[in-house]
Amino acid sequence: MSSGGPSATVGRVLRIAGGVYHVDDSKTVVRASLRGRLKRTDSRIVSVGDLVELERAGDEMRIVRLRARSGALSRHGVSKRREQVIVANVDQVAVVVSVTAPDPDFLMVDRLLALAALSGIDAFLVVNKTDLAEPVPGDGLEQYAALGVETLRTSVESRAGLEALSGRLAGRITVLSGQSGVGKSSLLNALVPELDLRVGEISERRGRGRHTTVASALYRYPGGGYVADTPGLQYLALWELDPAELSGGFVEIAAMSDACRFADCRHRVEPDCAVRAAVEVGTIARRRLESYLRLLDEAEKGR
Ligand SMILES: Nc1nc2c(ncn2[C@@H]2O[C@H](COP(=O)(O)OP(=O)(O)O)[C@@H](O)[C@H]2O)c(=O)[nH]1
Ligand SMILES: [Mg+2]
Ligand SMILES: [Zn+2]
Repeated sequence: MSSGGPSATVGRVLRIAGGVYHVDDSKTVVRASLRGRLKRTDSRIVSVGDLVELERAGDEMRIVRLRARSGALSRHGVSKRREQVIVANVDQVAVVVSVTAPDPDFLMVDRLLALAALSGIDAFLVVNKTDLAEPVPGDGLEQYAALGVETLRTSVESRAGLEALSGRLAGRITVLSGQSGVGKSSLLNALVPELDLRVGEISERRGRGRHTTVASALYRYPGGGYVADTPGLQYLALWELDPAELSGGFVEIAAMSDACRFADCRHRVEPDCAVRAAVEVGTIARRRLESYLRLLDEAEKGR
């Protein structure tokens, strides 16, 4: 049986557990194994989100070919040295925060936005639990819109904004990420009722930084597309990143750094730093510079 022939089926890998690949062939979810030859090509291991070609071998379905990827969210995505794909073919990252309970963790938001930007993936902000508090001017959330980050306001409680979010997810592969307790599972349950995810569960933290493992699974989205559950992503440190590349994850810092005296300015202590000058006059938010400097420390320690 030759791959690509009339018997070949194309499917999307939803999750991988114990060597079994759960693949959505658009009619049903089949369990498949990997053909031996594919296993050895470790540079392009089949990952969640990948499109694969399947063939029947007796009673079994086997993955015989990996289709080309259109980008990926990966652990070493920026350096590409040892790419470890978390989800392939991701179209967008939804960074979820809540207006209160818990208060937004801005470093985490900036970390996720940077990860998306450095991976070349679109990102937007979901501000949930709007039933609990009115928008507070100057709370730090409004500035993301000024950075060009689309912001959707939602409430699972009042169902405000759920339709807009649903429209934003339809037809795309979306990774939802954010602090524990902001309502990610609740939002997914509201939009995909058959998911029945547990709410109020503090997802197990799987280590910090270098040791973080990020599990991932895709769920079919009723309006077309997929949503990804990626516990641990929000704790991923940008260890493998070249520190010089980090500012690419901060759009306003990257835009300003051309005006720094030194081309390789890291905006920490260098003289005539245009980025720090912009913070002094308020055109770049001090908190964003602080996030950048925290992630810069991480990236430098990782080398
Ligand atoms: N008031 C209010 N509570 C919410 C909302 N969304 C989620 N919650 C509550 O917030 C808690 C954490 O929600 P969960 O979905 O588990 O958050 P996750 O950790 O991000 O998956 C639960 O007690 C939810 O009932 C909302 O829009 N408004
Ligand atoms: Mg959850
Ligand atoms: Zn500078």
